[in-house]
Amino acid sequence: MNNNESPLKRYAGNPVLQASDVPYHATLVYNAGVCKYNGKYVMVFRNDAYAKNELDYLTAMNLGVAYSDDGINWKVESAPVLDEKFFNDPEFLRVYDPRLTVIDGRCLMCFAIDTRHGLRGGIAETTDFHNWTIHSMTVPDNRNMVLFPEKINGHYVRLERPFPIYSRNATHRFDMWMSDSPDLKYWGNSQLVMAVEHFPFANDKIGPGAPPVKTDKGWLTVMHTVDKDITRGKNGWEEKWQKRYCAAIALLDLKDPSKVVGYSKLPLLEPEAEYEISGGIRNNVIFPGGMILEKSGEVKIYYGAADTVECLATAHVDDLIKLCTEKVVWSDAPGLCKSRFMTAS
Ligand code: BMA
Repeated sequence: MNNNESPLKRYAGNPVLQASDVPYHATLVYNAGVCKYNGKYVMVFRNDAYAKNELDYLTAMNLGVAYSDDGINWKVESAPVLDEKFFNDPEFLRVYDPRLTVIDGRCLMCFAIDTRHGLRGGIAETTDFHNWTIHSMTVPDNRNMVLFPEKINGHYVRLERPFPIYSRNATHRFDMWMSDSPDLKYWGNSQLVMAVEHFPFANDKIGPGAPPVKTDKGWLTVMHTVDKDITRGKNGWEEKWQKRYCAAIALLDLKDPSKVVGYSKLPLLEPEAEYEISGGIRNNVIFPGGMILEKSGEVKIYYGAADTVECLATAHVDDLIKLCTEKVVWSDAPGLCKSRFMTAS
């Protein structure tokens, strides 16, 4: 492996889930949350169903569920399991981008929800992926959240990416924050964890990807990072798509995850494979939403590719930790938060 080569390898059979695997109307199947629950791998995925392969004809957006014995081969249930109709209120428009976390045997799902008055993030609980109890919903605009898989210092903890626009000159400049809660309902103690300027390959936004996994060196945390280039033009179904989404990796302190132990200055995964760079609704998008640490030390990372299909990549946990802790030149990271970092070299 040369110095710049990511240890994360794409599964050769990618995508692991796509519209043709879904037994109901589906067009784009992506941005899934994945967990292990009751002895099975469970995936809750986003489906955007278009009447034709044209942007104007979105007929439904819903969440579906798939089960697997190996985390690779998935069987999708016969009907979607959640959409906006669940809320029985015209205020709620679309549910998408689920992330799954099992805490003390309870399966929790963070999800995004578009409403008539802003973009919100919800936290739901389920035991069967059919019945859902909603614990809380954010105020707008904050739709992108993941939960840690255990309480920390007696509290539930989430990473999140609020969208401050007014205070940031109406530009995208979205960072990763953290809040905690005694009960999944009331959230507070909000703190900035990492900012866009920490990543040399991001200039637009960063945010949580998959719920973190625990290692003895810290919480291994996969994120998405976005760079925008106004010279980019059509790259997908839209007239103009100027962004590129990569996956990034960081290690957060076990006792206080607002402290960054280390992170990689290089993308963990950048769009390169055919299914990431062409043929999708929005090419150049890698959007991680699920991460499983196996007993063998293998880490499975699930990501939406080109907002169109769901893919898998794997690495050994030790190599991912190494990426976060080695060769970090802190002076390369101008801007906020430097004093908060625990290690420096
Ligand atoms: C983000 C979310 C994701 C999507 C990504 C790239 O803001 O809307 O659902 O995958 O943009 O389009």
